[in-house]
Amino acid sequence: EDGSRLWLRSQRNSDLCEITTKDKSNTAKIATRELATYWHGKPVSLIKDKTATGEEGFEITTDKSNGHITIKAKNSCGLLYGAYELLRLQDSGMPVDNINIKENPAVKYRILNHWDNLDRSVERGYAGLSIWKWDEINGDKGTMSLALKERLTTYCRANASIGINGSVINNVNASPKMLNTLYIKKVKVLADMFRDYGIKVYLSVNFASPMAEGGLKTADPLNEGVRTWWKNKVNEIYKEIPDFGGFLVKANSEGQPGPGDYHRTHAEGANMLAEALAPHGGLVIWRSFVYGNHEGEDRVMQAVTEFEDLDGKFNSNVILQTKNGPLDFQPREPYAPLFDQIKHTPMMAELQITQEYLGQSRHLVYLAPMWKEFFSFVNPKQLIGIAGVANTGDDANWCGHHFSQANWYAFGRLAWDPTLSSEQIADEWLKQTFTHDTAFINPMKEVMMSSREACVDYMMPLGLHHIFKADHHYGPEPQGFYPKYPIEWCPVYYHKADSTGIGFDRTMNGTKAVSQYRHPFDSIYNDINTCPEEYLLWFHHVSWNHKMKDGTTLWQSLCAHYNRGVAEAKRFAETWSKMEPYVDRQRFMEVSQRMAEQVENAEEWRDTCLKYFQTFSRQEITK
Ligand code: BDP
Repeated sequence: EDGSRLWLRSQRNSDLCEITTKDKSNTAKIATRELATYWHGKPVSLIKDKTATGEEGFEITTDKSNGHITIKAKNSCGLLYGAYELLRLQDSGMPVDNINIKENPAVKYRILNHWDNLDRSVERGYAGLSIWKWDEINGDKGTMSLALKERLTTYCRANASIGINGSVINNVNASPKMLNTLYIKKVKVLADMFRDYGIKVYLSVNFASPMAEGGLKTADPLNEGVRTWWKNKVNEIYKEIPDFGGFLVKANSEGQPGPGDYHRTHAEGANMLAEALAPHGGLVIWRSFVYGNHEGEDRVMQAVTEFEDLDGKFNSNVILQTKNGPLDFQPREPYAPLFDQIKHTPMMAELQITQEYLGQSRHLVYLAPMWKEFFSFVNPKQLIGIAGVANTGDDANWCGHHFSQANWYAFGRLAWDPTLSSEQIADEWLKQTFTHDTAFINPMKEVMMSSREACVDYMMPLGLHHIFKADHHYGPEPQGFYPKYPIEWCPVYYHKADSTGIGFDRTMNGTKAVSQYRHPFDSIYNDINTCPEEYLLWFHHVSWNHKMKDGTTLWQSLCAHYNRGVAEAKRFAETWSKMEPYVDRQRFMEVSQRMAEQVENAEEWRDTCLKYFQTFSRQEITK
């Protein structure tokens, strides 16, 4: 049992179940096949019906007289989603004899962002090499190896089962080679396969591609030659992939080229691409993760500075994609205030499934509670889409840690329906992935639900952030200061510990970052007495003896949080050690090993951080 089947573990039927449909599409065929193979209940009919709910929605009902089930949808992909919903109900032990469901996705675009490079390395990938084995795809023949086909079929089934409808297959730090005809033909092979599962392919593009790939002297978005080059390239792509999704762009960020290189705005850059894509119905998804162009300004404020004046200046097929927090996927951040400031441009939230700053694939950290926290500030209704930076790789179990699969699953479920509770998603996932035995489900659900807060506690409690070791972002390095790098990459810039206290003053007396938030958050965060303690050191420089709500001092509270985090990690490992009777040997051993590592790492985080901060607080470390 190597985990390769993810949560797709329905028992096969010995006899095929009776499934009928008049829909002749490949997608309906897949829906029929899935149900015929795995559904154990009464006959199901799949009906395409123009009057059914939503573009991708579905309705499932049980006929009371004979128990037969009908799945109705406007489009074939709705039938497929409905089929997977039915299997989910069955496999997570929900009643299926009286179903009356109507479902529609909350947002239109539910997209995985793979940070995969053409050499198969994966930026911030912790589960082996890229799942795209380019040399096993023959673009000229339109074929791929059988092994790859099997693996990617699981990828498609997994995504469709949770409603993911798009995949950006390459790194945002994009190689211009991605747009080479050789690769476009290979991408077409993927697109042809994904299409039947309702998944569109998108590409990240390098803004300087017209130079690197096209041999032009410039990539200036207002240059006619450049505009023509993009139009031709886009036409070439759509000739191969008529339903191609569009481009994702990281521009003028962390050394990537962009319109700013020619003194053009992000809007001018995005609109140039948008014009090329518009005739085909394609999108430009432009990232707002831009900093470093405003010398001396607090890094967390720079996205608003950069984009607020451009709001309203983007073409209608441009979407602005913004990370959940204003910094960079930390264990806890307040929400990104750009979501408050952009009023006229459609927005997507970018969440990170791969746990770059949350123990990578070594720690059990269930991310749904973090994403729910974000949705409690940013209403999904104001979003047109949700993107998730994928955690997939060619490790047998796809995600490195068996429990990291839960984050892929939860991402899709929440992008479809952000009102689902983290607990329900954990429950479904555990039951489909492991067992229905409550002696396993209850304790492990509890561990999952506690895991994110534990991670915050042993890494960066009370609003601390970015005190990671440089580059790999795994262990602690609160003392980090690297003269050769921009100051925004140095931990000391973020915690600002000194003999008087610790924390980053972003109040109206400090950098004024609080002013970027809508009311009342601007004033709540600005006041040390109303600022939630989980964001305290994010917004305030706080004296070591500051009285916390529970009566202890800041220093004591910091010690208590770190200790609590470690105690939690130990408790998780101990809980898991009792799960042996319910889990297969391989998964039990693999998770056990990682749990032990998580405990060791948690201790290292606590000891390193407290010993270092103690040099400023000059107080005793409490146990
Ligand atoms: C940071 C990663 C870096 C990415 C960057 C991005 O450390 O590898 O390229 O974000 O999102 O989190 O562009």
